[in-house]
Amino acid sequence: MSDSPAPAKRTNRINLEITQYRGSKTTLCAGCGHNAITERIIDAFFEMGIDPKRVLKLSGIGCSSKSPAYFLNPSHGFNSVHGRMPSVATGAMLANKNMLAIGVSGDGDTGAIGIGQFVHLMRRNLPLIYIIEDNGCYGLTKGQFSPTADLGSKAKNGVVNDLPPIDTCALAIELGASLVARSFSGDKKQLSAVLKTAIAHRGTSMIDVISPCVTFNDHEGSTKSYSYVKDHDEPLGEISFVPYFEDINVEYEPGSTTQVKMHDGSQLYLRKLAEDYNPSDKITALRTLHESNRRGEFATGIIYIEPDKDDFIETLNLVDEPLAFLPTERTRPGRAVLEEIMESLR
Ligand SMILES: Cc1ncc(C[n+]2csc(CCOP(=O)(O)OP(=O)(O)O)c2C)c(N)n1
Ligand code: SF4
Ligand SMILES: [Mg+2]
Repeated sequence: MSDSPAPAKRTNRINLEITQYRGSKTTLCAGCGHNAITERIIDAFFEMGIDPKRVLKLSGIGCSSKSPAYFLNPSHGFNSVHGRMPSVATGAMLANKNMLAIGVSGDGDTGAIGIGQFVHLMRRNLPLIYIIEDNGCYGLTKGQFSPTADLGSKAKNGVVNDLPPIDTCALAIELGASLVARSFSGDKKQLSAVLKTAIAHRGTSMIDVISPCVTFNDHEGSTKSYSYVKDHDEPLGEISFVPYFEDINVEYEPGSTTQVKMHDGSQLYLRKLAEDYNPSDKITALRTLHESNRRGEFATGIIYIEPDKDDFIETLNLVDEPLAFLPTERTRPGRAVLEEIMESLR
């Protein structure tokens, strides 16, 4: 038997071990892209040193929407009705703006039954990390095409999709989300940087993560299979995220890298591959999406960012204390106040 002491467990800046960021054991299929996203979420919250008790996990219905059960067990959670996560998130954040909310949805949950709620969420810029685990199908109900399935993509049974897709990133940019990104569940480095940026951001972070369904949509002819996405992933550049509590100097050549200061003081460095890419310009962002789409590629990375945009809480000009903690006297006007109002209307 060795006498050497057991290695010290790694802790983060708030002295928590990674086990505090894990969830229940996954019940999803082995190899499902959604599981890889869960792993990146666990790592990102651990490395950013976020207190799990401050986190609110939300979802709709689908294999993807089951994911919050598999990360951050000590956090608060609400598994809502199919496509209705945005309204639950809005109510929760208005009640307690001190929470850090992360919602996990699917391409069906968002693009089909939930599209009405999604568009209004995006135009409000609610502080929320909104992840679409995008596999181009309804995994939970056995693989029917979803609204993000590409035109001409083939289902497992040979049926060809004859409708054009909804590009959730283009929609989110158009409507007002202040951080819009696309990534791939198989790109560990990029997805980690995107998630940390979203944690540091104030406002809606809409992240569409292409996440292959190995059971129903990973065959030849599918445009959301691992091999197809790997071959058609077109990163917009390299992302380096430096959290505010780390003092790291990132070397970059002026002119080739865009530096973005996040709300919490963290720094984001985007080293461009495309010469004229400017992630703070909506027109450039939308044009980039359309052009890569036309080439049959997926542009990935931080597609659009507006770090200083007012979020929904600021727009509503709420009082400083979270509404959930206000005493009754401040939330219900007394009889005298109501009588005064009635009198003024006579
Ligand atoms: C109101 C309602 N309509 C339909 C369903 C059936 N249903 C469950 S999950 C789902 C789609 C899931 O697809 P997606 O959001 O893409 O998640 P995935 O399973 O692919 O991760 C549907 C249509 C339901 N549960 N509730
Ligand atoms: S059916 Fe598809 S989306 Fe659902 S868990 Fe299995 S691989 Fe993942
Ligand atoms: Mg899906």
